[in-house]
Amino acid sequence: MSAAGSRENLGPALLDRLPAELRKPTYDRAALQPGIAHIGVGAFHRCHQAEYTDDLLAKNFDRWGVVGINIRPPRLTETLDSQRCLYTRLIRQNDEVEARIIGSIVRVVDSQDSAEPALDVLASPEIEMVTLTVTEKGYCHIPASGALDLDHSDIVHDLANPEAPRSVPGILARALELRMASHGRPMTLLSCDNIPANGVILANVVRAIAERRGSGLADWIAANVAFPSGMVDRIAPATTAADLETVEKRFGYRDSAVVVGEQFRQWVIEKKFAGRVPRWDLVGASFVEDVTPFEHLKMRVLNAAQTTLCYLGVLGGFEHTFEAIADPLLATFVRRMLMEETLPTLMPVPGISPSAYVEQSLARLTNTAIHHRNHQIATDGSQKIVQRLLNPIRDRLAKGGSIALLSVPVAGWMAYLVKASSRFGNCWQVSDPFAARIAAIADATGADSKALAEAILATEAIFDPELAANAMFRAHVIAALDGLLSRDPMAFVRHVCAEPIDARLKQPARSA
Ligand code: CS2
Repeated sequence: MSAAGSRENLGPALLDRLPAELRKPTYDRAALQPGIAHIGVGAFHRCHQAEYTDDLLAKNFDRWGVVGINIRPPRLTETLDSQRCLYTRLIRQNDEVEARIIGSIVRVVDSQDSAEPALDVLASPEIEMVTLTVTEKGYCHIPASGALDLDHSDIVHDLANPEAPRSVPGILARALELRMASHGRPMTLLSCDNIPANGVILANVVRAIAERRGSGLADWIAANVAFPSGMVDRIAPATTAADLETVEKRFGYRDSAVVVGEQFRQWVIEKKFAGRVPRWDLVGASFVEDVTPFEHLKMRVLNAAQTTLCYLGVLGGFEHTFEAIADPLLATFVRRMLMEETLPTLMPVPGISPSAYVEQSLARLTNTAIHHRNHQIATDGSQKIVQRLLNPIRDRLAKGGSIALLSVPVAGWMAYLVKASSRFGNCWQVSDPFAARIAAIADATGADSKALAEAILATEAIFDPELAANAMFRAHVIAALDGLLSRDPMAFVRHVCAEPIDARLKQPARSA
């Protein structure tokens, strides 16, 4: 390899000359044909589904190359394309690094400016499986109900211009219409995002558009397209310049599509397919009848811990998850919240002890080599808190259980957005579809925590009216928001942690 300063870029020509410690694709990439399309090629996809597919190709070579499509930034042609879609996947656990070149992506397509390139791929007969990581908000649904948000500007656009769609549901509906009108081959659309019953939500939003389109599309979809739900798991934060440098220094080549993740990975997929299916179950994924217990476990424990640590972490001055959880107070808080309030809401999961799962999840978050920024996890919190916090809160209230701890990160999400408003000094920059609305509430309401919390709780797209009216929930959220907006938010967390939770069980659980 060339000397430092003029490092060679990763590409097929370099594969034979890479250091032996780097694992490489063992199958014939030149013979690989596309069969899967993936929408949303970010760090998570490169570290998760693309790795499972790489494993599968090595074990059972078949026509399952991945065509990666981005309909939002970043552009893929500038990074992956120039490397012929090869990239380095690092698994890091504190000081240990395991590196591997992934080869399962065969082609990347940028479709940010127009849906056409994406539609060409999705409508082609060779594609039988579409996986998606388009973030929670990509589904254009109303978080509290799961229904398509007909007021969403992209949906308004797509209903008026169905042949030139912009949204994920609009693009999928149009691609299915093109399939129906041409070869008619079936297809599976597999959501890999952290939304509850993600297959059901995806089916809902696509069907809602198809029904409005008419022409028998909704019926054709019902007969030919499967929308399995799935639970995916691996912590893989956004790649940083330091990650690119690690590869360059350690292995001597440049790779602009490096991805870094933790060792742990899991993929549980509902056994509900149309057409041929990649046998990911041969390489560690599970095909099951019902994903719900797995998805509750993951979103209410691992994801809820991340969300809790991100809001309390930012308020406490911590940059990353691993730093927030290294704080004894925050570690105690999140463990108590999960063990005392969340665990009783979980459904039994065969072969998994819930308390062991909590400990394992918390241990994963202590990994100092995974630099997951609290602000990254805090992004789009309005789309995450329903499944991570509000659904377990609702289950607790139904059984008369305490919600004193689970209410704190809900107020944490509010405090995070409130403190980003000009009235509260623009403490940090935020990205959340509800940020402007919460900032307007903060500007109009000022520092009165009760008025602030009440106005935010009236946001029906997030807080369903029954929950928002619950007296116990309101009281806890108001108190927590007041504490978290004070000069010393950690003093409030300390106070909540110090109080015996049983005392709170006696508070009224009636609706206001
Ligand atoms: C994180 C997830 O940013 C976030 O919302 O909570 O990306 C999380 O790291 C993954 O779900 C882990 O599987």
